[in-house]
Parts: sequence; structure tokens; C-alpha cells
Amino acid sequence: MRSGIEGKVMAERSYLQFIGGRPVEGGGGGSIERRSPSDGRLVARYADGTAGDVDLAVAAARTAFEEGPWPRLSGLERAAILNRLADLIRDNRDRLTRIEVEEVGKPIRFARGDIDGAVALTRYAASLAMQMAGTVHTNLGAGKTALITREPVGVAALVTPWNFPALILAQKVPFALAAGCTVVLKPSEFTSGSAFEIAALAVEAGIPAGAFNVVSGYGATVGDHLTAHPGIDFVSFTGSTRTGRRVVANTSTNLVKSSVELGGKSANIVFADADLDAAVDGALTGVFFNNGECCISGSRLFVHARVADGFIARIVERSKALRVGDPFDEATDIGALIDEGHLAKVTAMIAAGVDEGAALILGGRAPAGAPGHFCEPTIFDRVEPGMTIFREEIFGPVLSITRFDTVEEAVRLANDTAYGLANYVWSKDIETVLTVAARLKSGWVQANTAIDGAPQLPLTGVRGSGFGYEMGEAGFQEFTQLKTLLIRTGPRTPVFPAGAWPGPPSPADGRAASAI
Ligand code: TXE
Repeated sequence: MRSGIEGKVMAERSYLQFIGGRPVEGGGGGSIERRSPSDGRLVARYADGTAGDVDLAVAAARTAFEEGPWPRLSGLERAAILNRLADLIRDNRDRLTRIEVEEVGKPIRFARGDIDGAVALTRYAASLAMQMAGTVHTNLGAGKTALITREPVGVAALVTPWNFPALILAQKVPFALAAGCTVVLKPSEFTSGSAFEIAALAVEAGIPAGAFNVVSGYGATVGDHLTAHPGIDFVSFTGSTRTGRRVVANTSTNLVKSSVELGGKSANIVFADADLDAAVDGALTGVFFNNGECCISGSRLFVHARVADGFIARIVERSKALRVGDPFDEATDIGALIDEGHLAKVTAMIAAGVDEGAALILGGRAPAGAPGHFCEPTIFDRVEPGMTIFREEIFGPVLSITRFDTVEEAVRLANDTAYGLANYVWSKDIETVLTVAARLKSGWVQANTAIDGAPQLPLTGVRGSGFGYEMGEAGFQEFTQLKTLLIRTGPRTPVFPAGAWPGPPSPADGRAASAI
């Protein structure tokens, strides 16, 4: 079945930087060519940004924050404009979907889901624009009142990865704007198209010039300069743990607050009393959704030994039926990986699994000679904690299976990782769900579902998965800061009553000047 979208050949798209509410030629003048990961076609060119472009964008965002209307609008006005942006993203669903498929290589039905998710996130963020309330203290003692107010944090620097370009943008940009911040966004150098498209839609929706700027380019140039920039007040980053560390180091230069959402190595724990049909489906979704290029991918499957053989056989059967190929085909389940280098990393991990003695029970090959970067759904059984595929984030369609006998063992295996983003539990027993969830070291736990979520629910990591919140009220509050105003309304008792200080020293009264 072909996509309803007319062909996949879109005219090649070219994007300038987007600064001060309009496209502008970058200082470097060069461009980054993006080739479709599924067939090698040139699909887009993005400006190859420079430090100068970042300076311009930060200056535009600063002016918009200090002098522009955006932070001064009422919450209701900001909400109305963000809702118009949500309408425009919805109206451009087909175009944005196609851009995500072309640039990321993900199957079209997942790309469409991303755009719908971006609309939902923008609407939810709009509702939060009206919720910027503070607190009042009136019991501080006679004649004292305090107001704790919430203010926008200022200019927010946002850095996004390539796996969900529009969706992760929508986890950050509308939340920042709802709070009254202005932003400079650096999208991934692989997938910048949707960011430029959405920034243009934001202007059409009524977001003032300079409130939403986009600078494309590489991490080592644009990303580094942006996250170390003295003109920013906050950094929200999503990407690898390695780059996250670098970004946090950058923010330390100017003591800027940050939120970093990094990688994961999530456990999907199936207890013997689970609804096994649902759990089979959840295991497949957990690891093969979005080609496995997903931070909350359930890439380590733990199955109770009592049900393991039958369960694993069913997963293998279902995985054999998955269709790998043209991401524009509605029937495709697994599209192309982001680029050649990433495919090489995934295949090296698969080779390490074989070398280290895991049992390869499905797939393992990347079809050679094809122009696209495809990888078969791959399943390893008998994976041990010491193996590379147990420990490293693979970020591809590769599942590692380990069997367990007791709850204790399942929890220990699940927590045996440097990461702590998400985990999944399958059991019909609510006591098992609650006790295991409480012991899992991760910011997210999902029970009897996989890769689920809603805009209201905050995503956060612990350990190597980072810190800070994305989405939910907590995600919105990241873009705000508190200000405490203490007001005395009654008479004040002096701390230094008049006449208590004997006055400045003088040699005449014998006090030494050095004693002051
Ligand atoms: O990520 P990077 P990469 C994981 C996944 C993947 C691996 C590498 O395991 O295989 O990371 O992916 C920008 N200062 N995740 O190399 O480098 C970069 O330009 C500031 C998990 O693509 O982290 C891009 O915009 N920014 C993850 C963004 O950081 C810098 C999603 C992410 O790129 C920078 C993606 C610098 N010095 C990969 N260097 C998730 N959490 O979902 C790079 N960037």
C-alpha cells in the first residue's frame, strides 16, 4: 500500500537561518546537504551555521525578551497564539510528515504520529500559559506578607536530536514560549527541516519576531557556542550522554541552569502472570518502534524463565513478519537508520553480541549494496550482563533477551545499567507492579504498556540519562524561576536602634582604626 501523500519526490528544500522572525543568510554562507537515509536522494540543504549566526540569534532572542511584547502578553494571549500554532502544524500535517520521513527515514505512520504528538504538546503547553500562578504567605508574623511569583527564565537555548525532530521540538519550544521565554533552537544537522518549517508557522500564528529563532549547523560549532553563550539563561538538551556531559560543562562557564535528557537502556520485564499477548506486542513496540532509534526503547527484555520459551518463540514469529524498507510505504514497520555511520555502529554492536557469545536468534544483517541504511529486526537470546549489547545503547532494531527466576533477580538485572530513563513492567498483579516500579532506578516506569505517554506526564531521567524535566507541569516550570517578594506592611522593629553605634573611630577616643 502506498502513502496517500503524492509520491515521495518533493522538490529539494533549502533553508536559511531563521533569526528575528525571518530567514536570513548565515555568515558562513555554506550549507549542509541532507540525503535521504532510505534512498540517498538529496532532499534538503540547511545553512551551515557559524558562531556569528548564534550571536545574532541570541541577540534577537534577548531583544525580544527584554523589549518585545512576548513576555509581557497575558497568559491568555500567549495561549491563543500557541493554539493557532497548533492549528497550523495540524493544517500542515502532510508536508511535515513527509519532511520527517525524508530526513529521518522513519516509517510514515510513525512520522504522522509525531506530527499529531507535536500538535497535542503545543495545545497542552498553551493551556499552561494560563497557569503561571504563584503563592502568597500571610502568616509570617504581624505586618508581613510575601508573594512568590513565577517568571520566565529568559532566553532559552534548545538543542534537539535527529530521532524525533518535530516531536522533541514540541517538547521544548511551546513550553518555553508558554512561560514567556524567547528561544534559540539548534536542531540536529541531520534533520533540521521541520524546525525551520515550524518556526515560519510560528510567525504566521502571531509569535513576535525574535521570540523563536532557529540556527542550523554542527554541534562542534553552533551547539558548543550556543550552550556556552553568555547571552542565554537556560539550556534544554536532548541527545547522547557524551554530548550531554559536554553541554553541562558549557553551562557551568556562566552558571546557567540546564535540563538534559540523554540516552537509555530500558528494561522490559515480563512476569509469568502477565497478559502475555499484550506483553508480546509491547515487547515488539518497545524495541522496534521508530527503528529502535528511541531514547525510551525497551531494548533489554527480561522474561520469567517459566514462560520464556513460548514467549520468545512468539516474539521471533511476529518479528519475522515485520516489513523493513521504504519508509513512505504505509505497510513498512522499520525504515532506514539515520546514516551510514550509525548503521555501522549498530552492526558493530550486533557483531559484538555474536563474538561475546549471545545467541543470535533472528536477523543480524544489514542488506549490503542498497542505497539506504537498513537493518533487519535482530534478536539475541541468552544475553548476560557483562556483554556489550546488555550495557551499551544500540539505538537500532536490536533486542537483547535475558531470562530470570525471581522478582529480586529481575530488579537487579534491570538496575544493572549506567542509565535510568524508562522501564516497563508486565504483570496482572498490582502489588508486583507497585513494588517493582518503586525499586526501579528510572524517571519513568510504564506498566502493561510500552512507549506510551501524554503531554501532561513529565519525562525525566536519573544517572546517565540526565536530569531535569520535559513535558508536564514540571517541564513547563523548567522554563520559569521563582521570585520572592517580602513586604512589610506594619511598623518595623529596628535591627540597629538609633544611637547604638558609637560613631566612627578617632585617635582621640583611643579606638584603633584597624578594629573597624
Ligand atoms: O547525538 P548527539 P548523535 C544517542 C544514541 C545515538 C548517539 C549518538 O545512542 O546513537 O546518541 O547520536 C548536538 N554542543 N542519542 O551523535 O551528538 C547535535 O548537533 C552542543 C540518544 O547524533 O548527542 C544534535 O543537535 N550540542 C538521544 C544534538 O546535540 C552538540 C537522541 C544531539 O547529538 C554538541 C539522539 C556540542 N558539543 C542520540 N555536539 C535521545 N536521548 O533520544 C553535538 N551537539
